[in-house]
Amino acid sequence: MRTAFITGATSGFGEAAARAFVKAGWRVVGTGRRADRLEQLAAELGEAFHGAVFDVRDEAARDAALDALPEGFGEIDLLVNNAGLALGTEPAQAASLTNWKTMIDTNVTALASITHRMLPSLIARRGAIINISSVAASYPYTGGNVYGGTKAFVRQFSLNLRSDLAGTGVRVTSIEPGMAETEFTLIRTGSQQASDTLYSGAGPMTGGDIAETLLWVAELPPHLNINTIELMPVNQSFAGFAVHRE
Ligand code: NDP
Ligand code: 8X3
Repeated sequence: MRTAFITGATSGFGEAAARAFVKAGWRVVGTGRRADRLEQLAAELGEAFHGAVFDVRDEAARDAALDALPEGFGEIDLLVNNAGLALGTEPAQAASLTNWKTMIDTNVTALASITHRMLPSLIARRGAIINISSVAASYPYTGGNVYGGTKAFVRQFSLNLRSDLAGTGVRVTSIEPGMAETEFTLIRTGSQQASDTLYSGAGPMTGGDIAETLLWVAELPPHLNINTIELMPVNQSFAGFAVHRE
């Protein structure tokens, strides 16, 4: 039985992935700050799921949770770096520096730190890493500023890990989704109405769509590496260049 360690399993992609991986016969360690949600998931998924409550930015709490993994969950075959967030939609010149730092601390620093922490054991097990980037890594948009920057880091870090890990058997994938209806926009804007308005009529992707993609990547034969996957709902495509006229 293989074990996946999925950060941010209290909502959205991570929660859907926890369900999909357990259903497919994996053991799952699911993480997040909201203990009640992890308890609910544990009640639903049973013995194959272990909830680990910590803030990904808190390295001491993370290491304590890793050291306390129960029998059978300690040998991680797959790290899914999913926990992350956007905060704010303002242009850079109106944005909050506190929000910028929270996004960098969570999406960049914590992701790099947990990867560094788990690399030796992933190498020993010839495991895999799936990082959740975004279309925002490749396509700039007004208000994307630091969020897009953090996701560009995730994409490029993933590709560079591939280079460094050549010959170890460890696989690395960057998943780059577009619009998906989760709690993402509620967290970003603080408004359920803004979230509902954004997704209304757009046919957004769901957590389940991303979970199926993650499972497909994870279960490919060990000689295959998917480097990147960019995916969008059919109703989302590209805008042209913006031109400001004096
Ligand atoms: P959700 O808001 O639904 O889920 C985010 C998850 O991240 C939650 O489980 C949350 O757990 C966890 N998380 C956030 N901050 C922390 C923290 N400091 N410590 C621990 N856990 C944390 O959003 P999504 O499922 O949509 O987002 C998952 C990933 O996908 C993110 O990296 C996001 O940037 C990315 N993404 C999302 C897209 C979308 O359109 N939805 C598109 C492209 C990428 P808790 O609050 O309990 O700690
Ligand atoms: C989330 C997708 O387009 O809101 O990463 O930036 S987008």
